[in-house]
Amino acid sequence: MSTITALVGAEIVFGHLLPEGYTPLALQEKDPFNLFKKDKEMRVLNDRPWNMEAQAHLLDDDITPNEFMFIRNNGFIPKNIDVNTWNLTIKGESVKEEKTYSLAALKSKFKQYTYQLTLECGGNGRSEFNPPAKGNQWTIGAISCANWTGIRLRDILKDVGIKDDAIYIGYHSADTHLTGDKSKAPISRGVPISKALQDETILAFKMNGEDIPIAHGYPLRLVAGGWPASASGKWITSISIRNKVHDGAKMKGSSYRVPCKPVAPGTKVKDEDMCIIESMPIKSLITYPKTGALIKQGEKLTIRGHAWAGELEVSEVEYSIDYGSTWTSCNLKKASNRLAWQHFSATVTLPSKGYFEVWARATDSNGKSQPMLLPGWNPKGYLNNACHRIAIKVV
Ligand SMILES: Nc1nc2c(c(=O)[nH]1)N[C@H]1C(S)=C(S)[C@@H](COP(=O)(O)O)O[C@H]1N2
Ligand SMILES: [Mo]
Repeated sequence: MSTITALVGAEIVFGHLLPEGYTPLALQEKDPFNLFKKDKEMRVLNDRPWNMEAQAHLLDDDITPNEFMFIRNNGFIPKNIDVNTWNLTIKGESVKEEKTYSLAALKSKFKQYTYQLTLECGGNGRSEFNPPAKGNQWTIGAISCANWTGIRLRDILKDVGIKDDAIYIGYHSADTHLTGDKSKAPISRGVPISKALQDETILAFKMNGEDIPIAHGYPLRLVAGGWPASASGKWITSISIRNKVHDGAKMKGSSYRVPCKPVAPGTKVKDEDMCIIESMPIKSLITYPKTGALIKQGEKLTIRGHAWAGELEVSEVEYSIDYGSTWTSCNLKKASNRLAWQHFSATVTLPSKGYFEVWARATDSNGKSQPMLLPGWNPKGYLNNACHRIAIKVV
């Protein structure tokens, strides 16, 4: 009760009758669209913690604006962020000298870079797996490609100095565990040093030219594009340089890991047989038109969308209007920088009146294409990169 009283700054009538921990409706930040400035067509998957996804047609922009960017939280978003006292500490077994930087120091000391970086949740597409996987039932909307501005993690690591035995980095953040236990991190993941040292692995201050929105990691966010977005820690307060694979929260068990060898659907897999997800697989999304579109016979249909391939390039995108029997190449643009998604388009002629599906299939620079159906089952339902399809009626 005392917390509610503190919140409203007055005694609540009958407040003593409210159950412990209950927050009156008016005090709940109930409207995520308003709270996070998201489009009304975004889908809310969970409110404790907040998880929201886009729909295919909302992702039509070349660069994803905040209003259409999915939110994936493992814990509660930090409150009362003070940028004047926010620090970043670089620590760990393999750091030569532990150092703490203020935000102002980071901004003035190191050169800033801007990249478009694709962030896809490892669980995007989870809703299709069978047997079902627990967790947020993402369909296709846990993907974004925004413009991120910040400093290279490599430059900071150079400034502190890392020992020869360094093999991994781990991030630590200011969000809180769902239990409220301050000693527990909701998530603390990382990447191998080789990924940490890439040009595009940055600690970002800005998203699409503005302060990062609070839900996306304000005031400091690690962005490691092309990898499961869980590697891109939000609200970063420190980074550990590790002499072993980082062992923070959600690095072990079935979290962001898949069976090292393929298993039959429903198999129980031992921890030691699970491997950490690294580069994300080839995938594409048709963002225009919206599924269910009606067109007139004889009218040409323009389709467009994006394709991405983890750390690789997309070499081709094709479409099919006959359930994958025949495929035709789309126009495909080069990425504006490494790890950005690529845009495709095509003009499609549908041969008659009736119901059609348009399918898209992308191929990466190693020659691997998207599967038409669900790829390998895994306990947590990660890495579903099956072809996206939309329905069109010709009338
Ligand atoms: N500190 C912190 N960082 C985090 C998370 C989190 O819960 N806490 N979620 C991760 C996961 S699983 C994903 S998919 C992305 C989602 O980023 P977004 O919410 O900005 O789209 O952030 C990652 N970084
Ligand atoms: Mo994620």
